[in-house]
Amino acid sequence: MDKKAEFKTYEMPTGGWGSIKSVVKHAIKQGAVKTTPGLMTDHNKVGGYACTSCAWAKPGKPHLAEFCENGAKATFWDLTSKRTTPDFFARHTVTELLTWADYDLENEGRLTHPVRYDRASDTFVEVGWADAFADIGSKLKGYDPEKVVFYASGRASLETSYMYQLLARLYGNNNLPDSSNMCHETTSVALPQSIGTPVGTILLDDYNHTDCILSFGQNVGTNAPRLLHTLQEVRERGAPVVVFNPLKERGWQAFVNPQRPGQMATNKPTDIATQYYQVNAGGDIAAIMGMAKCLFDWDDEAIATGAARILDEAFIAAHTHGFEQFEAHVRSTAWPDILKASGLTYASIEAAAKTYAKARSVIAIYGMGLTQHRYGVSNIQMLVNLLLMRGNIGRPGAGICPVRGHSNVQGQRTVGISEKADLVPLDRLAEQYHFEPPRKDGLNTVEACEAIVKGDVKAFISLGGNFVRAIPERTLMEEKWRGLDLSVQIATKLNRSHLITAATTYILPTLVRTEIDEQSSGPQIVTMEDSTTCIHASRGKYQPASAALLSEPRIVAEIAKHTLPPNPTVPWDEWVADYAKVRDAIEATFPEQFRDFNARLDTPGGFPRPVPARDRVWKTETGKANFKLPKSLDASFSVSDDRDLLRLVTLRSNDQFNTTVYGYDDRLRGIHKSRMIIMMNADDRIRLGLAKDGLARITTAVDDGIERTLTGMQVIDYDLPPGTCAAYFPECNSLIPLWQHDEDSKTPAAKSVPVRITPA
Ligand SMILES: Nc1nc2c(c(=O)[nH]1)N[C@H]1C(S)=C(S)[C@@H](COP(=O)(O)OP(=O)(O)OC[C@H]3O[C@@H](n4cnc5c(=O)[nH]c(N)nc54)[C@H](O)[C@@H]3O)O[C@H]1N2
Ligand SMILES: Nc1nc2c(c(=O)[nH]1)N[C@H]1C(S)=C(S)[C@@H](COP(=O)(O)OP(=O)(O)OC[C@H]3O[C@@H](n4cnc5c(=O)[nH]c(N)nc54)[C@H](O)[C@@H]3O)O[C@H]1N2
Ligand SMILES: [Mo]
Repeated sequence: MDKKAEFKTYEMPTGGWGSIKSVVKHAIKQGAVKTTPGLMTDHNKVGGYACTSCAWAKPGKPHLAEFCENGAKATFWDLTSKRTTPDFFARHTVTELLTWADYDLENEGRLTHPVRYDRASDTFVEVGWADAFADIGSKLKGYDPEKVVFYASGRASLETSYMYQLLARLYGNNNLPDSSNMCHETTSVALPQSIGTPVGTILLDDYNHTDCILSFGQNVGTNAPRLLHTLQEVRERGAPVVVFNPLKERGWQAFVNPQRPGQMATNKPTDIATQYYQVNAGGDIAAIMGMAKCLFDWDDEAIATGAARILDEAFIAAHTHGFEQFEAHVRSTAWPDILKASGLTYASIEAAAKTYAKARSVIAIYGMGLTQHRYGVSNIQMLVNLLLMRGNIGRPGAGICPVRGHSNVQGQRTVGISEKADLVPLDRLAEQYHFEPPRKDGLNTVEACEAIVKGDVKAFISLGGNFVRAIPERTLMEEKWRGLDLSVQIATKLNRSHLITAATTYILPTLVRTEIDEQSSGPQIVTMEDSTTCIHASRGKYQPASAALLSEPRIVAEIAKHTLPPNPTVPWDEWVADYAKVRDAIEATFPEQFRDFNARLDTPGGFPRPVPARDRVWKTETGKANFKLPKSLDASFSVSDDRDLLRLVTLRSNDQFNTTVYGYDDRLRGIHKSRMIIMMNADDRIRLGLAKDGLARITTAVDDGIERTLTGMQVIDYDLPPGTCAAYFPECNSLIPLWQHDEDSKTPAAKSVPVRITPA
């Protein structure tokens, strides 16, 4: 349970002994000590399993230990010896479980048997698989296909994901929202317009050739810690790392590599960031605008003096479109506006621009700090504009590097989990499976929520995830969710979304990736795509948590078989018997992306999918890389003169994976024992009359007739810019209005909720 929070600035480095202690603690707490040796031999290794945690690249020549503190926690959490059995459900009513914290629910351990909600006893009761599938199939047959949603969280393999999207399309809709809709959907909209690809352009090897890294809104120490190995090597080559983040995140500051005995002995960290700028939440468009302005000024000087040009005019002329308008826009944007929106000084922006201008090849990394804003697409497109000015896309050591979230979230999109019909080769699916696929766009996450609010959704199938907890507007959504006719939750652990029941609710337990997936042809391999478009194989190693578990492909296939009319061209049973046949089907649908799929499974470092922009082939409407004008100088609402209106950033602690809370410590931020906290700038706190460590009430400051308030939030004086405050996701999701999302991609704007804070 949450207690009173304790806060002491964390002075230790990321990694190092702190992370080793944390790994040991979590292995013991989850009773997963027996599986610990596997971390060394199998984790992210060819012949082993792909980490279930983040999507960061897995090197071709892995380190001795190719795992991090948080990958280890995720693995122990999956391989826990604790179990959530039918007996557990008999002992606890759903009404009671709804009072439990997220941590306590998942800490009960792995789900062991399929269960169905029984309203009379207010408990979940064991049900046979056959009965469950028969009932789900017969219910699905009765609905209007447009009123059913097939959600996916980004963990399921390429094989499962391909089968799942086919199930939805054969059923008759493109209602395939996924966690990406709350995450990097902004990337999937921004990058195709700018450079003609929905994914990043760099490969891991580019880090060996880069001269400078820019980082915006990504918390490496917690959310992609293995990237620190790469960053350490970059720093040791002397390349600068420039970070923009409202919070001084520890991972970007100091790192001790637990795999280097020498460094562990001295505990002397590698400094990662060489320059750190605490930009306002939502201030990045302005910061980058300022950098671009400096580049134009210096380029003018270079032309006047005959010095080497700052802009790469040859690249701009040959490869880009829209440069003149962009130049005019940047030149006409006034410095006072830039400084106000970014919250940075001229000297800071100039220093960042200088480092950028001096470097030959630059990689730009970004995360949720750019994507989860009202103008998130503009955030990303401004960053691309900055890269294009100096030809930093499509050559070694340079490019754009979105750091994706779930371990296969990017891959799910690649194999067709998309609500946007024109992103999927529907004609090929039609030919392969002899049916007429639905051509109308389906619902994305926000649209699915809107449809649920309106009562337009009958059934919600969830392939993993914790939808109701991860979306905005929790209070309203929980109320409306109860109006669903059917909720089917394919899951590994119990979470709150399972407990918000529909008329009929099933929890269908499944294997995790590290478990042996035995089918009639033998143990199966599954595959995933990492952040750098490389495809990896993964082989389970451990005995399943319960003999009653079915694999995800089997569950998807059984739902399909019980729901859809027979179709001899879709061999569900053969696919389940041998996943290699699903990979053949994936290759048939996406021949360019998955050439020789089965033969290349064990390529060290994974095999890369082709990304045209890597070779300066621009699949945009203009056939060029496009300079795109930002829609606003502020990525969130404008910085106003009302200083009491703050921007609330909702983010992750070091002890969680999204809604899965591993513990109540955020070691790297020095916050312990509670997650019900609000990090504030001390001047803001004092002005607002709040006591240090006292309790606060947070109220969303929008005028739409809905009251959104959280009370009892403990105030912590934290090093962040005035006007910005921060607290944890998912605890704060009730504060985010459903309509507050990126304008183009509809990614919820979780990084700048307008709030007022008063003593509670
Ligand atoms: N251990 C662990 N690993 C994870 C996850 C996890 O929960 N736990 N989640 C996975 C998933 S699904 C995802 S999407 C990724 C998320 O990984 P991140 O992209 O790192 O996401 P957040 O934790 O939300 O942190 C966003 C960062 O952006 C900063 N920020 C907020 N607003 C702004 C802004 O306006 N400008 C700038 N420049 N910075 C800003 C915050 O201070 C924070 O450091 O991680 C993945 N990996
Ligand atoms: N306020 C705010 N909200 C946010 C964010 C934020 O930064 N701020 N971030 C957003 C982002 S980036 C994302 S990606 C979403 C995440 O949203 P989701 O992906 O929906 O949520 P998770 O917490 O990752 O889902 C955890 C559950 O997945 C199930 N699970 C775990 N592993 C497996 C598996 O292998 N198979 C199956 N079938 N189930 C499994 C478990 O039952 C577990 O309880 O949240 C979004 N919401
Ligand atoms: Mo994510």
